[in-house]
Amino acid sequence: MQQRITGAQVEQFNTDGFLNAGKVLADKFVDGLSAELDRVIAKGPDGFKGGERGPVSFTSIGGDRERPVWQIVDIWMASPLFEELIHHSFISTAIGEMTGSRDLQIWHDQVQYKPPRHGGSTAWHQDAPYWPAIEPMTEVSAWIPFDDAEVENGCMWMVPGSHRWGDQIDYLHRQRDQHKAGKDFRELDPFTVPEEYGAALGTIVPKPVACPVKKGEIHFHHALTWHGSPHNHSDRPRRALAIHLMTSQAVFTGRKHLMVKHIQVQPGENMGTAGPAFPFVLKDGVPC
Ligand SMILES: O=C(O)CCC(=O)C(=O)O
Repeated sequence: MQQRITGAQVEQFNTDGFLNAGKVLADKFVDGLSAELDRVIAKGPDGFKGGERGPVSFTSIGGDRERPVWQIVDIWMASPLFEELIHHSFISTAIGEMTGSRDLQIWHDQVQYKPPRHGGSTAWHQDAPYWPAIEPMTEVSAWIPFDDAEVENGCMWMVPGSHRWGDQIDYLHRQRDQHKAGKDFRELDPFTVPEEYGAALGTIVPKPVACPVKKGEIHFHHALTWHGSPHNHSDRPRRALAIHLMTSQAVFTGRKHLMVKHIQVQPGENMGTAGPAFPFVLKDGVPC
């Protein structure tokens, strides 16, 4: 079991914009988290009542009723075991090394649950353009599955090197529209090079790769890396949690986001004092 990220892994992350760091979490811990997640899923979006602490949101994303993807934001608020996970020292020290930051805070976490056989897809996107409420962007996220995530049940796909191509969300939205027109997610491979980057990329053709991740392993991706995940065609669920962290430079811009209602600072102010929804996980290089 890996205790700390290696220099070679950080280099690999910098090259590709994502990394499977290998087995980090003990089976017993993952099994406990898995049972907790099932408890929250069984409660459902309307299950947290009467002053009970629930997540920030619990919704089906993508607008496809036949093929839902259930998204739970800040499950850590509803579960002490998930609170322990977001403070995991491997995650905070690894992202500290990847970002060169000695102070890190939770921006938010996010479960994506694709039910067996009819779990929907998550269209190609980059994360940073979806977080206009903070600047500079949250650079690196950790992604933790509670079921072995494979091609059949909808593991993530990523485009190596795409974190260096800037904000391409408009281009990716055009790909999404093509996807919505009825094509299977994987038929979008290979991508065509965004026009504005054609010259800079030279002969490089963006080439998505599948990123299977086993239970207990932790996968990292950069906030500009192109990624998404297809339908769950299997008989198994596909449940996973992304943890998105901010560096100490993050400032509230005043722009829209689901988390804005929890931000207790004014536009232009640093997120360091934004309130209890944004706990520190690394302070002066020490996990906390
Ligand atoms: O869980 C997934 O399939 C997608 C997650 C994602 O897009 C993210 O963590 O940024």
